[in-house]
Amino acid sequence: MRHFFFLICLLNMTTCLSSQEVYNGQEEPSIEVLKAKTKIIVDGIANEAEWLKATAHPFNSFYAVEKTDVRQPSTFKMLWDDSHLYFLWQCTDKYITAREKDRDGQPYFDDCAEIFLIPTANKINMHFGYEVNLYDASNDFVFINNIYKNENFVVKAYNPHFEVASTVDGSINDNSDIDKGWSMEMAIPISVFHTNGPVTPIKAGAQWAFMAIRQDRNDAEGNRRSTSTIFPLSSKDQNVHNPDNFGLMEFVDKH
Ligand SMILES: [Ca+2]
Ligand SMILES: [Ca+2]
Ligand SMILES: [Ca+2]
Repeated sequence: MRHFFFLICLLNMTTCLSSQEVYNGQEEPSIEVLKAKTKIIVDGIANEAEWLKATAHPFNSFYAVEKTDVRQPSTFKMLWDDSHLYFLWQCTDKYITAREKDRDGQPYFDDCAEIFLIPTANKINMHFGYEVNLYDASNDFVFINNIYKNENFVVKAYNPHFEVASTVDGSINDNSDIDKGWSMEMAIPISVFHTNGPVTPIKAGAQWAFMAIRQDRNDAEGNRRSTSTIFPLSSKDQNVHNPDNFGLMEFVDKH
């Protein structure tokens, strides 16, 4: 983890979904992902010109908010190129919290950035998951829904190499002061999605299904929680792992 002074950019907070796609007869939210033309340096600082061009999408669907005063704003950006997918979280946070330091532990009980990816536009019952806290501790897995008798199956031994870096403007696990926030930059090699199955190769015009999440924990002890998602969760099943709650990303190559 690297600590830098940084400014959280919350521009474009009003922009959410860039387009609506019709898929399987239903309207699906779809977000355009620009192709990066120059290199992204994974240092937690979003000062690359490519990030400035990317649209900031707000995490404005809150659930599991245990205290109504903790609905902190945050945004999400995405980019792609021929070798990687890139993700950026920029989060206002008065109470920065991090505890987990081990891989495949419970970073989701901390301030945590999460991205779930289905490598095709179909809502199949499998996704790759990446959950990373501000110690850069990752819980990464392959999640299979309803594999047998409504049980889920999670392959936590999936330990791909990927780059992640975060910046913190505040004090971790110290609620005697008010923090400003944090950001996280992630670069996932496309090779880690190598899969036999109905997979859609990443190229301009292709779509994948996904869910992005911000976990906001606000006490060094316990799990006072506020969670926000990029797509609203169905009232039928407020489960972030349910692919029916996912939206689409569309890879585009234009500037
Ligand atoms: Ca950077
Ligand atoms: Ca927090
Ligand atoms: Ca893992």
